[in-house]
Amino acid sequence: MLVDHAKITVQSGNGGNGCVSFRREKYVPFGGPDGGDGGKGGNVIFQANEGLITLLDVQKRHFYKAQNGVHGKGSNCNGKNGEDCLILVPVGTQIFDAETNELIGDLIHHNQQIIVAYGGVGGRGNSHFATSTNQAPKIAQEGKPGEKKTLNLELKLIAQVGLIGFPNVGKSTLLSKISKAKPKIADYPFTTLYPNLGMTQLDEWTSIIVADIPGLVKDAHKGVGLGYRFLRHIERTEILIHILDISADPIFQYNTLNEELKLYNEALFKKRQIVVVNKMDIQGSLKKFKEVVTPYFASLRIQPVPISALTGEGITTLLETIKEIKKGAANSC
Ligand SMILES: Nc1nc2c(ncn2[C@@H]2O[C@H](COP(=O)(O)OP(=O)(O)OP(=O)(O)O)[C@@H](O)[C@H]2O)c(=O)[nH]1
Ligand SMILES: [Mg+2]
Repeated sequence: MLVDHAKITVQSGNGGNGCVSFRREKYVPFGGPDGGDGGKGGNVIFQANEGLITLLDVQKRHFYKAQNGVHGKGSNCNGKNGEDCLILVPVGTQIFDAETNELIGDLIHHNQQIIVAYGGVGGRGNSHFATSTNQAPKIAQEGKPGEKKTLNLELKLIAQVGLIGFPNVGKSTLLSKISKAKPKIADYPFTTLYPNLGMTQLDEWTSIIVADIPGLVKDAHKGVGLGYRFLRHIERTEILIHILDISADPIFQYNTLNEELKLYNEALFKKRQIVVVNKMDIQGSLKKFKEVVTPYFASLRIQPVPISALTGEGITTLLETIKEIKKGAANSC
């Protein structure tokens, strides 16, 4: 199961208190102040790790705390700093303040770190407070308290290409053909319940990550079906492959799904789309494709790519199209 949400509370360590102490030594009548400083509290740090794919492990614990700094001691002994609390999360994790909804961090590279709660500084011991008029100060600073925050974590998968379409159009079948992923495939809607990822080799040097998300239906934005909550996983893709089923009503599917995308997020709707018409192996498909589908899309200046994910027909052309778009995007920078 893909756990792509987690709510946790974090607390950084308190700073240790400074110490009030005086040198007491045999035969030394006027020992001066020798209270050490308190140690600094530990930070709470998030670190992205490409070996993780879900927030499951993070979600299992609700509270994370860094160590407190140790109090200062006599003989000018400073307290030890508290240890940081390091939380490993998958690459693609966004961290929000649960109270304000403010985005605190976006971890997009392996080993990238972000400090979400700083440890309190340690208090200074009385040795810092001696002056010419007060050579025996009985004061020291208290350590500063750490910070406590409740955070919402959201995982947005990092894929370059997203597969979108109505349920049952063959998204998972296509993913299984162009990558080593083994998503569940079946002849009923909503077979895919959580996103699947696969790596596709475009050529010797280029590979891309493709995300297959659960099918979308009309009124998805009102909560119908499953796919809507997973749209965030394709927000960061460069290209969307919009899959239509020739044995259903591809034009209705195309317009309905685009309407849902627009309602979700205008930016997602405006993303580069490759329109793919699947199940071309079914009898009568070619005629329907030539007489109904092609003229309709020609009026929109779109050239759909006919394929059969089942037999593999047209998949090479599809991969070439992806490559061309990626090359074009790279050149335009
Ligand atoms: N004839 C034919 N059937 C196909 C083709 N591609 C997929 N199918 C069949 O269509 C059904 C649905 O395929 P899936 O790949 O599970 O479809 P999906 O879009 O992932 O469906 P959801 O996960 O429910 O959204 C399965 O029975 C597939 O075998 C194709 O090119 N030709
Ligand atoms: Mg599927």
